[in-house]
Amino acid sequence: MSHKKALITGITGQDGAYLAELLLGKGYEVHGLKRRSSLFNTDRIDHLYQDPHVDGRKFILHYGDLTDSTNLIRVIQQIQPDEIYNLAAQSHVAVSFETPEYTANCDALGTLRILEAVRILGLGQKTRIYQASTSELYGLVQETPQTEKTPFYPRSPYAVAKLYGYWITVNYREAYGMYACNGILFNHESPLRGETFVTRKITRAMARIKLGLQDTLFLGNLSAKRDWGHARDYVKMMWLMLQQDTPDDYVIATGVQYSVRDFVRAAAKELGIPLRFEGEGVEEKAYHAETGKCLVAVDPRYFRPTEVETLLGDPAKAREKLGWTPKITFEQMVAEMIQADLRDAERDNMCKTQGFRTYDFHE
Ligand code: NDP
Ligand code: GDR
Repeated sequence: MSHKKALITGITGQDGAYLAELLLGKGYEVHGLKRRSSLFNTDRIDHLYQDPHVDGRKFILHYGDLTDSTNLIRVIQQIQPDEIYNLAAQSHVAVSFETPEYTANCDALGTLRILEAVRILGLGQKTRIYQASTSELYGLVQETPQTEKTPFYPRSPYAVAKLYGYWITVNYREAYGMYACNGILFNHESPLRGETFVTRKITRAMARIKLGLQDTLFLGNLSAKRDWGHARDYVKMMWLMLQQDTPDDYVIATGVQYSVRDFVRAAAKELGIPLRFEGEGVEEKAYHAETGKCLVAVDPRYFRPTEVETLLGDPAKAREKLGWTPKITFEQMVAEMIQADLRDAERDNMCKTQGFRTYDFHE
């Protein structure tokens, strides 16, 4: 068992939750940065909570924000972590068009603040840093499939901010000899995925449609193609990147691509809903093949000012150097997400029909 200390920024997010579980399982003392919010924001990690009044805690949360340098310096100084996983970000591409300055502050300068805090605290030779880089860097793709050498062409304020995060990580590695890595992760999903990302939006809505809680799912670009993996598989690679002799950057992907339309089909199949797609562009719809009801329609409000149409990763380097083999298939992931959303929908349905309050309900 490890006696290392890790700090995870973005611990309340999808990846933070899976990574915290993984590191606790390896014996790490896990510290997480969480933002103050007016409602509880720790749903994804509540099962890991440890009573602060009990000695020997291995899971400790600190208030903080990537836009606040003094806070980051204090927290890092206090913890003296062996590893930092910088997962915190305004991570929604469409939202970044509405909040471009905040996104840059958090996703670009936030990365700099972490690196600089480690450097000025004299931890440059002790603390290893993982930076959550992204396939969105490829944007308007210059080469297919994308590798670590494919030129970047970001297509959103989010991706441009992450481009800075990528290069400042490389720069601190080269300038100060710090152990800092970029994981260029392609889309990864799970039942913990935020509800406004397309996969979770689809599984949640299709489950609710199945139970009659919702009539129609409105989506944007159905033809966008992504290389979708499972978050539980991907966090293992974050950890592995920090366990090598030398720091490096790696593409993490499955090497298989599906469209948003394919994802809708897979979700419907898992629920036993027969779907028939008709029409093109904004007129495209999917109907229940037996009842003829329109279940999926396009709403242009979900189109992005500049879209990333296609992403497909080549994970050869990670396979060779890190022994990367994703365990969970696309079909298994869709099934797991659908089953989890179906359970939520069943609970909501019970609340609706029998008057239970959701927060009193335990399975
Ligand atoms: P989520 O959106 O689920 O989680 C983001 C986390 O960052 C949350 O804990 C959020 O807190 C926190 N956060 C947001 N803004 C700030 C801030 N200003 N200061 C401190 N914390 C903040 O993202 P994922 O878990 O899916 O992704 C993790 C990282 O990986 C992100 O950096 C993302 O950009 C990147 N990435 C994700 C991919 C994916 O497919 N999931 C692929 C490639 C990269 P709160 O809960 O309070 O909102
Ligand atoms: P992405 O994920 O932008 O790839 O960023 P998202 O699931 O938001 O979109 C994927 C594709 O689906 C299209 N799409 C829709 N998207 C959303 N959110 N809602 C819709 O209704 C909808 N309809 C179609 C999008 O246009 C897009 O082409 C995710 C985030 O996790 C980033 O943080 C991460 O860096 C990248 O993945 C890799």
